[in-house]
Amino acid sequence: MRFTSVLAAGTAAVLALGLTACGGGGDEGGDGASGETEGATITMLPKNLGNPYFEASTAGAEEAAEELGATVDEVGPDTASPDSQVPFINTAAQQGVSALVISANDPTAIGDALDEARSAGTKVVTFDSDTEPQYRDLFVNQASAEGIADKQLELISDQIGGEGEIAILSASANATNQNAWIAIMEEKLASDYPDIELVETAYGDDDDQTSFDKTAALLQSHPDLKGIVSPTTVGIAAAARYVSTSEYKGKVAVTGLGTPNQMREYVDDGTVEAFALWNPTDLGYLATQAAAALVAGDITGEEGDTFEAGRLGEYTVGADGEVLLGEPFVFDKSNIDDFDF
Ligand code: RAM
Repeated sequence: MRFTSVLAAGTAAVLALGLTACGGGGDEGGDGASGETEGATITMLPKNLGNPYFEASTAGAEEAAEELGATVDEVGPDTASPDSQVPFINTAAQQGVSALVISANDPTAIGDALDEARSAGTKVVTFDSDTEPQYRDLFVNQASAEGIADKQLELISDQIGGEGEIAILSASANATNQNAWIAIMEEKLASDYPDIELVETAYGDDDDQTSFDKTAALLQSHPDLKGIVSPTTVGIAAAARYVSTSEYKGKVAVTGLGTPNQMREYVDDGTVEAFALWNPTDLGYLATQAAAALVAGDITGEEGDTFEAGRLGEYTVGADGEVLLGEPFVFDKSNIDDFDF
């Protein structure tokens, strides 16, 4: 698939730049498999259930687990509220699972529960949305926060001709990932986009109906709105659905981060010109490979540790225990039909 090769090229470039930083660790066999991951138990804990983005990342986790001889169990709350993941973390700790792979709804609210799980011997890998670094062994990040913020600003600026009012429709108010991207977008709007005004940031809680209703409210409160940036796959799909059958279609741009399968009809009908994302299946796959490398003792999460991530190749742990998947990718009419996730 073309997307995979784009990411592979990006990864190769990152590794080429980081070669001097490569040190110990790693899987000598080079195939990502290690006898010590055989039978490992991994709990996959997304922000909430029922989101196609996390269904794709769990599919990637299952693919990796199968290659590693491990098992994955996906559990999660119905709502993406700050402490809704705590009971699931506690259960994983009581079960003594080998690793927990989690997208955090809050940077600190789940910290105590994660501390307990780690004292019980469970390795903790955050992916997609981080906690504060002291609560986990590794964070597998989809792309740099700055890269994700820049891409969304480029998209909205292009789509509204570089000027006018915009609003952000985010996920939940405490989401670490969206808040990091929004903070950078706010800074860069002020410094690099003087003619674009951010008039409101609303929160749809990664719930389809709430996001749909918040879209309607934004459009009503701001009659001069030129565009909506939604840095969440749930929000952008709901915003596009609202706009597609409204008087705002073709007048108010909708962009941000979406999955191609959820956005295809809105690109086809002209509601959405272009949006961005990474490959969530690869993200879940990489996070699970990283968890397995921790469980096997191949790495500890130190900067400079290297590990083999199966079909994605070798990765190096960066500063603050962060592993980077790749670069965000832009989808539009010309390429959306090449993707299926
Ligand atoms: C939603 C979630 C997820 C985010 C994507 C872009 O699915 O909020 O955390 O990374 O959107």
